[in-house]
Amino acid sequence: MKRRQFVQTLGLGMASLTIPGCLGRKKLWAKKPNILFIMTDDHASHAMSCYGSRINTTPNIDRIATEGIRFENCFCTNSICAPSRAVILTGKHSHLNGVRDNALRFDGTQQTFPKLLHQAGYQTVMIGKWHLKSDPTGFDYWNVLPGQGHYYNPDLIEMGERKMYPGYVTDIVTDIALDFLENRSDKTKPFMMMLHHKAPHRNWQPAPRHLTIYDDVKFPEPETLFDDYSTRSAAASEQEMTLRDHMWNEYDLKMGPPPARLNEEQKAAWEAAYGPKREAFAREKPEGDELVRWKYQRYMEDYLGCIAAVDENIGRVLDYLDKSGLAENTIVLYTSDQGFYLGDHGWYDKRFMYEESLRMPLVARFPDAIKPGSVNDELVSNLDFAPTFLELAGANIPEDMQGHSLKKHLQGRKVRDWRQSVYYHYYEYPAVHMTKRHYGVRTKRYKLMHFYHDIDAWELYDLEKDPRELNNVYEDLSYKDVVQEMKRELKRLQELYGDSDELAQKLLQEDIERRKKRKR
Ligand SMILES: [Ca+2]
Repeated sequence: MKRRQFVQTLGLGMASLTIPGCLGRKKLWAKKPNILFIMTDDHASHAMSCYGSRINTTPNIDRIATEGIRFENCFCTNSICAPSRAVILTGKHSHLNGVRDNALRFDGTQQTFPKLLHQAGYQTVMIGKWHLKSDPTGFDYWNVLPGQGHYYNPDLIEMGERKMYPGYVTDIVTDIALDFLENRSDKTKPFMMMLHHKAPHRNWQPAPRHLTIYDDVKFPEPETLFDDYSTRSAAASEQEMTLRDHMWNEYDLKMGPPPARLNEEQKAAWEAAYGPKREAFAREKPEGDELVRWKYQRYMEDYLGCIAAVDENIGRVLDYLDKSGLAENTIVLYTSDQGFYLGDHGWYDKRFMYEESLRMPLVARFPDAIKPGSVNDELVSNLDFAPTFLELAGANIPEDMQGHSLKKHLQGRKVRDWRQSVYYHYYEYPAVHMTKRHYGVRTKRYKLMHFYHDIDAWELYDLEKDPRELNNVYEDLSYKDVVQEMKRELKRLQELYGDSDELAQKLLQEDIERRKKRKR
């Protein structure tokens, strides 16, 4: 054999070795995959070990990341429960989808991605926390918690019919999902299932088996637990979400009697767990900073206890997909409706555009299609979820959706001209936790925020130098050019998305009128 021939043969040989794998991968992306979209409520990425948590481990969620992809920079557009869900369903910002705050009702007649997937031949399913006031639309099957739902022995509404399910909510919602997958009526169709957990939403009630798992753990405190909010606007100091002053011992930290919904067995587990903590509290009488420290430890025991059940149940789902043979043609995504403060800045809850609640975890697995252990650091958003699901399903992405498909990111491809900034707008004020209205823009390095209504204050953070956002440099002359550039970018995004100061004022008036009417 001549050398050239040998090289050609070798080349072909190598091609024949690699091309089938490559084709296989392409073929997988070309098929209409099943989509399993798992979401929790208020699960901050800094409470997931695949994001480097210092306080817990989440081995099953980590499995999705290690067998697939982890997004480093996923952000929400409005950090609160119902609004995030409405953004996800519609691919549109809050001022367009109508759900700016938790009090507004979702208009279920509007365009949503489940409706479009249904039209594209998908069996569409919604199980668990819905939280949008109106009944789900666009689903072949739905079984949802009313409102926030209960942790213990919850009621669920199955296609309009309400009944109580004995047990623990995260287990129950998973049981319903697995039962549906096992007994799917039409297995010729691909499915899109939204498996949306209530956990770990306030007031953080773990399953009986997880009530004491963290009793012997002393959690490291966040660096900013005793933040004094200096250099920042009054918005940071005038909120009502501190561990020190706004976390209720009885409700949040279970220093009172067990909730009425518990059965005798659950009550016994509850008493065995919280009785000794109540006694210790009465004995030690922590005050001042010591009380904040005590609350932080108690808060984390319960918050992370709820996440333990989420992680276990995700393990059950992944095992089921493997066992049933569904795994290879099912893309599994895990996210949370927004982030959360885990004592960061002395807070719990979310709402602010600061990092801990702006960030959403996002990991996805699609065996043989997504390269295991991938990491993506582009700026992505919950606005992108609807277009992503549509493109995965081979359906058209409507022009009026404001996000962009993440399919190429999932495939590990570089996307040219991808966005360099994300836009944020929070509206629920005055209301619980008293987080002032604000909007802003975040690039990879900087964040500019404007608080308005009963305040007119700007904040700028250099996230590279100040990742904890403790130093507002808006007035710092050395950042004068950055301020100008960020204001230009903010304006550009407002025009791009159809938002403006005038619209913000109009919506504010609408919200004031709505509150007056409710009071009457
Ligand atoms: Ca939430």
